[in-house]
Amino acid sequence: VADEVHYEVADAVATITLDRPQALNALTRDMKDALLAAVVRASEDTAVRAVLLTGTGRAFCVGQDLAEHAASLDAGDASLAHTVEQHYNPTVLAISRMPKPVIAAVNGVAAGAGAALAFAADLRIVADTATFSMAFSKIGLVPDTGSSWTLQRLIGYGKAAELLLLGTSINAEEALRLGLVTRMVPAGQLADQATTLARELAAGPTIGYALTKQALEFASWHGLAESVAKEAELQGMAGRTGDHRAATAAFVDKQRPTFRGE
Ligand code: T3D
Repeated sequence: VADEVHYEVADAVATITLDRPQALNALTRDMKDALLAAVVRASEDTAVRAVLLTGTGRAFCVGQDLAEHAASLDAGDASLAHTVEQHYNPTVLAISRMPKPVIAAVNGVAAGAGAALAFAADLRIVADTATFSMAFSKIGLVPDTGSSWTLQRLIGYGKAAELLLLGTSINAEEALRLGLVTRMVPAGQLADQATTLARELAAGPTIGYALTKQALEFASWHGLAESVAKEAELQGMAGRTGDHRAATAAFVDKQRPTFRGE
């Protein structure tokens, strides 16, 4: 399965590539194991300062491999029923809690749990040929891989409910209009632009980024008073980083800061 989930590190960016294009990068059990291992590895490797998640071929990822799923249903295999807890949940939590920026480079169709993986990233840069399909309801399932939580935060409850209940597919332009994605680029430029963005982030204040993610997550389900208290705590931590000290000195000296992620 190493052939179907690649993990490469260059310039402090870990690129995780789903590579099963003949099935639109649908996730088999082995791929889910490998994907989870890859995101945990990226999370724990302090030399990695940004993570890029992408796919090969004309799809980003179309979620659960339904052929494997159907075979397991036919065989009465209960183990697959646990895949949400065994694979999708820990994977989306590892992406969401990644102490460094995660960018999804959505190269094509993203459906079901595949779309949800992109929603869990911090930024989504998409090819103009990409589409998002909230396929769950089309097969009688509920949103998983965090999409009941992430999608409504990205585009609001009303639109999230519409997409999830109707199983609607939207194109990249519509996704951009809704604020679901960060940037749309010509398909041929996606890999280069996504890598440039990831490298830019990998050369940034990594601890500050991790603390920013914590602040956003905390504030998304707390009130203002609790959130400003949390900001004070996190700002205290950011203020003690070498990167903050060096960048402040660089500003005063009218120099460009160099962030070392420490
Ligand atoms: O217990 C649990 O497992 C719960 C977990 C659930 C997590 C989930 O992700 S549920 C959602 C699963 N995903 C889907 O329902 C998406 C199904 N696919 C589609 O709706 C469509 O394929 C797309 C809208 C994504 C793309 O449509 P289109 O017309 O561009 O392509 P296509 O012709 O439908 O598909 C091309 C090939 O990919 C085709 O195979 P073939 O005929 O060329 O041999 C198709 O069967 C295959 N494919 C597409 N999606 C999947 C898949 N194979 C396996 N699993 C898939 N999910």
